[in-house]
Amino acid sequence: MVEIWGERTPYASGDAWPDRVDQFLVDGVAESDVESWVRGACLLCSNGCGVEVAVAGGRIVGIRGRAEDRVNHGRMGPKGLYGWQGQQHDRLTAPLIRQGGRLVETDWETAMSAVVERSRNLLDTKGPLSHGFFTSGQLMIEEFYTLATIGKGGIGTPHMDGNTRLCTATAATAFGESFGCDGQPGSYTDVDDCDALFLFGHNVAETQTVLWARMLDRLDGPNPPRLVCVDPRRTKVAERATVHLPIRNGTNLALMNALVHQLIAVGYVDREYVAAHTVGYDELAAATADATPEWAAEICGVPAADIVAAADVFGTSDRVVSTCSMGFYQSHQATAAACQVNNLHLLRGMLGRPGAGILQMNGQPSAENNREAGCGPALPGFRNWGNAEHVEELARLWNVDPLVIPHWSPPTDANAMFRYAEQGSIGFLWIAGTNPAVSMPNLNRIRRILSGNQCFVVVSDAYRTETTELADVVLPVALWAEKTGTFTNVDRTVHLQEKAIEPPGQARSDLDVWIDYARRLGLADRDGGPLPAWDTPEAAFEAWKAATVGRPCDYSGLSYQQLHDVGGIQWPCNDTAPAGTERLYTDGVFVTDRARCETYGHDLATGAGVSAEQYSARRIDGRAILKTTGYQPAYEVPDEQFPLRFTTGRTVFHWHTRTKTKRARQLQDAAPSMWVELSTQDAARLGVGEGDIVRVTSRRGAIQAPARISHVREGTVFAPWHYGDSGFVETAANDLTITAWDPISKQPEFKVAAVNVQLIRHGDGPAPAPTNTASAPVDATITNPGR
Ligand SMILES: Nc1nc2c(c(=O)[nH]1)N[C@H]1C(S)=C(S)[C@@H](COP(=O)(O)OP(=O)(O)OC[C@H]3O[C@@H](n4cnc5c(=O)[nH]c(N)nc54)[C@H](O)[C@@H]3O)O[C@H]1N2
Ligand SMILES: Nc1nc2c(c(=O)[nH]1)N[C@H]1C(S)=C(S)[C@@H](COP(=O)(O)OP(=O)(O)OC[C@H]3O[C@@H](n4cnc5c(=O)[nH]c(N)nc54)[C@H](O)[C@@H]3O)O[C@H]1N2
Ligand code: SF4
Ligand SMILES: [Mo]
Repeated sequence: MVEIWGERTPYASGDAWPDRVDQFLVDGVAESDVESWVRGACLLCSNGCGVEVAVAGGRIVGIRGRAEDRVNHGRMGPKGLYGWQGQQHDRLTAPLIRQGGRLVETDWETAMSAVVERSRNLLDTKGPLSHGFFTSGQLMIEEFYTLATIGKGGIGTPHMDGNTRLCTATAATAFGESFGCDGQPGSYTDVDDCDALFLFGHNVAETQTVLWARMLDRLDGPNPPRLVCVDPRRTKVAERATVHLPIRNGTNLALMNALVHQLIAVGYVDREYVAAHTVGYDELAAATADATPEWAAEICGVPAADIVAAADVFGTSDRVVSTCSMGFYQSHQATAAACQVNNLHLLRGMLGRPGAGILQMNGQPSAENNREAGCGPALPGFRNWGNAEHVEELARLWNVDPLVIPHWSPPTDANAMFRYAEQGSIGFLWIAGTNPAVSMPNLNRIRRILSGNQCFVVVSDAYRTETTELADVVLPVALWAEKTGTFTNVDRTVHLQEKAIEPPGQARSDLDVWIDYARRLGLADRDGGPLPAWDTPEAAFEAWKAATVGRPCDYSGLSYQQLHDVGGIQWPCNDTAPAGTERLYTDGVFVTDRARCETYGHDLATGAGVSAEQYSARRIDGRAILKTTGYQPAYEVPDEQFPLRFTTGRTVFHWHTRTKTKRARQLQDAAPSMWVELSTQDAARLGVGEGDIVRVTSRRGAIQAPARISHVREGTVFAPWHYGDSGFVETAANDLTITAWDPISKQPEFKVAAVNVQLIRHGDGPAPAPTNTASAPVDATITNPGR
């Protein structure tokens, strides 16, 4: 917990990252007590570290990294090592049903009958649009594809989305706008070869600790890469940066337009690559012509010279790896800002070769799978809802009438689903693997929607959560390592997690629950056969493989056996690439062919869709698309009443709404309760000292917590969003956030709102925030009492 990234194993550019196996066994268990080591991957972030789970006496007793896995070479971080212990406490062991206003325990028969009765009734009276499914980036491919088949092939509702909308929707749309299709071009091995690293709104040190360990090992090795960090806080990444740009939150696109302006102005452009492999250069140059470093410096609140310096690093490096994450995605011009990251690489021809790669990050372990398997913004296999042939293909796979498959408009986004549930047009909402009563913006409204009578709410979870408490029926599910299934990390690496132990009590896997639902509902294909046509994880995986043949995310060459033997393998994996594919677009040919593309794209200013005819007329034919739009201030900017810029994020020791991590002693002790971070200057102005209790108020709500005087930039207030409201003290960051989103990705703006801060009373000691992370106090004598 103190040495978060472990011991350094420095290496030079072009070398392989050395192995280092991290292991944790619970107190009192020796290696000789372990009865079996079951293979899988960590499910506590998108890094997807290959692991082995130690089992003894039917329980998990420890974990270790797999040295041979391409992702982590044996390493693990604090969440991965300790977080699984949270699965052993306070589990839901029986279904719950609401009776007389209270949730009471029941059996599966009663619970499922209630679910199916409500579902059937609404389907008969109001049709498929009465149904919504809000899922997760934390389930297995087999589960996503099964639910997509039920929802889109059986019931026929477009109202399906994941919490991936809150998470990586912008990664997906930026890929779609630039390259025609979702799918990560780069690979983690690019870190091994690069000359420069650019981290855009990404606190990798805390959110993908093992990836940061890889970067640190390069930084501490011979010929280290230069590092540029764009983050309003002095994170551990910022501390190692050649250039740190602590921009005002909510001004990303101004900075990005200036960086592109500067590459063009100085002439850092690979003209040959641009001419051969892109369209839109003239429009991009025109759109950024006035975006000088001086102009952006004024908006972003950083020196123009630093913007110039950052552009110089990009322009004078031959191989750059860029990562882009929530600091960019959870903002108002998210897709445009993320596209500009793609554009930097296209302008320099830095794609598809070792060391030159883009990582538009995923956050959740299986966010990628929600996107590709059809529970979110695309039809399964990244198929284009606007392409009738793609819809026909799916209909053939499922043996259903193409007209059942909703394709008259894009799949509904989560914001719209909650709006429909608010109005009651969605009268049946199934929530699985997500806790929106903490994680959605503007919680007072979300709680009202979930608790109202206008919508019947089913929640599948493994614990009682803020969301289950508002549900009509709660279904207890099996967690990671209690079921078998596959999932895919940020750099397209697919892992198989094998079942290690039985789930507690009556808990069942999401796959079993959804198959049961489909059978009870009597969903059938055109010939009266059961839909979905499978019952087991491996059969679901085989069906998924068939659905991906010929698509960019081709899984057809993978098998459970191969994943067991090798560990992580990158898609596409098929007859031509049986060992998987390290990088996409090595030939500079993109998925922008009209017949193949996942999307025809959008206007980045308004979000208006490009039609198939307009798209065809441009004859893009395999070239990448350079595009941006002009910077606009966020919807909510500081004013006299709310003078500070609020932003939110994570700490290394917790996972989201903490259902697992608050039940793991080491993690909970390291960050036990809520805090908010103020800059030295703002704290002095407000008369607030370290640990003093402050109230933070926005137009939507207020929270109260001890203040940490940290290295956040002046004018910005940072809060972790892990802590839901407890009892009488409101501590949920999302009580303050705004119901607003990017027009293309529809990703909510968790990182820009206006607030004021008041001192409530003096505190009894330092804030309960970690001291060895971005939350480190300005007063270096303070150490975390929890550790
Ligand atoms: N420990 C831990 N790790 C996790 C998770 C977790 O909950 N805990 N969750 C996983 C998931 S689902 C996700 S999505 C990823 C998220 O991973 P990250 O994106 O790294 O996480 P965040 O902390 O949300 O945001 C990153 C940084 O954005 C900065 N930021 C805030 N506003 C702005 C802005 O306007 N502009 C810029 N440029 N930066 C800004 C914040 O200061 C913060 O340091 O992490 C994954 N890993
Ligand atoms: N203010 C603010 N808000 C944010 C963010 C932010 O940066 N700032 N980040 C956003 C992002 S990036 C994300 S990803 C979301 C995450 O938000 P949530 O998805 O709401 O957070 P989790 O706590 O991960 O919730 C997952 C739930 O699924 C349950 N679960 C775990 N495994 C399984 C399983 O196998 N099956 C089922 N059925 N349930 C399971 C867990 O117990 C937990 O209750 O929050 C978003 N909200
Ligand atoms: S970096 Fe992510 S996947 Fe790897 S051990 Fe840590 S939490 Fe797990
Ligand atoms: Mo996320």
